[in-house]
Amino acid sequence: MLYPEQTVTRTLADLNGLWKFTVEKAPIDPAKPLKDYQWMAVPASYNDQIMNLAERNHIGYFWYETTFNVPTEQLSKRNVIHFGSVTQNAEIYVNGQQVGKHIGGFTPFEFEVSDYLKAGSNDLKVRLNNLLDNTTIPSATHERKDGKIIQQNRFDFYNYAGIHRKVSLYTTSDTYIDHIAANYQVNGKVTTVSPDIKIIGNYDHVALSILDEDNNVVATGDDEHALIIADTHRWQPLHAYLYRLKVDVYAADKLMDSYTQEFGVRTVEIKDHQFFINGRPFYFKGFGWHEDSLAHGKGENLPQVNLDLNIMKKIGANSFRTSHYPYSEETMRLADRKGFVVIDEVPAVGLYESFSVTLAGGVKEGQTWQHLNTSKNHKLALHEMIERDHDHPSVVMWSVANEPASQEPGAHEYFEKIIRYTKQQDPQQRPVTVVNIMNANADKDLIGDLLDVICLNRYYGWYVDFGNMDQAKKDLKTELEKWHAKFPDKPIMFTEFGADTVDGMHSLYHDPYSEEYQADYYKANFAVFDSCDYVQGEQLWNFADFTTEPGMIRIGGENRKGVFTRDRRPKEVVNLLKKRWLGD
Ligand code: GCB
Repeated sequence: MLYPEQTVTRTLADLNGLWKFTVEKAPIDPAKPLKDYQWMAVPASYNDQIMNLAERNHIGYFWYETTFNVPTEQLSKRNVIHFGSVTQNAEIYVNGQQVGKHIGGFTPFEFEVSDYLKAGSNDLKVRLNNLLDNTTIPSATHERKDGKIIQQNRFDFYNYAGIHRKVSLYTTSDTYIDHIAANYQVNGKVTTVSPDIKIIGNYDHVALSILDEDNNVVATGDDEHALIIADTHRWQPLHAYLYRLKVDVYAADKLMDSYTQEFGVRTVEIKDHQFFINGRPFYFKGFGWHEDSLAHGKGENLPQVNLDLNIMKKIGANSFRTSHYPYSEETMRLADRKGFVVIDEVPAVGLYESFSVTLAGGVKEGQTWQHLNTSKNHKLALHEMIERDHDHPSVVMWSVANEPASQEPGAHEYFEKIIRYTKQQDPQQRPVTVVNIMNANADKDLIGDLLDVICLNRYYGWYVDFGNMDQAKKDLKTELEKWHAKFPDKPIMFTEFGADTVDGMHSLYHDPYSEEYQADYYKANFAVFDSCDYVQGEQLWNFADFTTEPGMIRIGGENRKGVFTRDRRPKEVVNLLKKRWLGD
């Protein structure tokens, strides 16, 4: 599947805007106009556009409806409706008929609708639900109680739902390009590009060209011979450089389809417990982040993303993880252009049967791998993420899960299959990791041998050794040494570490939750990282405060571990980061 673009052979119509929306309280006939609706902006989550609390938090089914016009002559083309993402699961209806279904809330999907459209006005409905269970990722449980569905999420972010990313209608001819991967090998200055192109329909030849950033054609060829870039300009962290591969498909000298795909040339390698990009050791400086903003919820918000990446660059960050799901395609394109290094994470969060973020629940042992049945949807999401993101030079590693129960029996068998599958899907054979939870420590974890990089989420000085930084340092160091002894050749990096901090709260005694405590916490962690040369990165948790379920330790329904507030006001620790990362 390609990102929808208008080209000389393709038209593109934007179906975003104000749609009708309603909560499903009784069966709804997709052939009839929605009744009792309210207006809802698309793309966005519906939750924070609603003033009725019960509807905001409702677990179940929802309907969206819009109408759009199709010119008569467009009916002679192949018409496709494309969704950037619908969270969590969707059924799509055109003019009252179901055209398809999709499971999973963070990856694109599309359906050919040529046979369902008519000239003039057309009706498009989306029935979606925000239901998660032991077969889905993210993973959760739900049950029906007194006529209501109660859902227990095993993750720490609000389960926003809705049509989160752009909706578009595009056309192609009957012969069209279905897939492009700009696969390449680079050796010094010379890059050999051997694209993998899938074309549906009849054609007789394919013309390829590669353009540089100044629009110069630097290589030409066809789909049977490799293209050579003789004097390659590499994509480098924070110094992006992008090429474009133009694919033209002809039948009897008629241009049937034309599409241009961006890519960048860089290498990724792991050796001697280091992570190399283009042959140079790379140290990850940055954040775990969330798609989370005022009124949009988890809906795409490109100005916010642009601002966030500009803030990160300004304070010396060079990387982020798409915690805990693939971010919008626009975010990935921006990361490519700004030179951010990305760990791309699939929404496999909550693969931990007995996990609970409440203090009362704690984290206990369970029988995750006997009771969860996520493998099919996990693979589907991996396939869709890699199909979407394989050509982004920013993506240097796949994270195939966040904090699964990797210490429980069955974890190795589960992840062996998942990781093998990931490697099979990726034409670039990038490193693969699973982000490790604190209680699957070096003594208990069962899957470290399968991973290319050991990624740790650690909270010494917060969930453990709360208020006692000296002990926190000792315990962190002890654990790090154990990981290094177990896997001396693997790089170790921190994908999360942080302390909840109420902005504006100051304390003479540096009490927990104060801005002073957050700064102390990071100083202590940095001191330990700096004493271990095998530590290859630090991504703080989190870039900004974000919305989650309200709880005893989630004041105001927010996780407050941001170094910025949700409205991007800096906390004191930002000065420390600038000093550390920029030497300012
Ligand atoms: C974690 C999770 C993250 C939470 C964080 C926290 O380990 O990966 O989703 O938000 O801890 O703040 O508790």
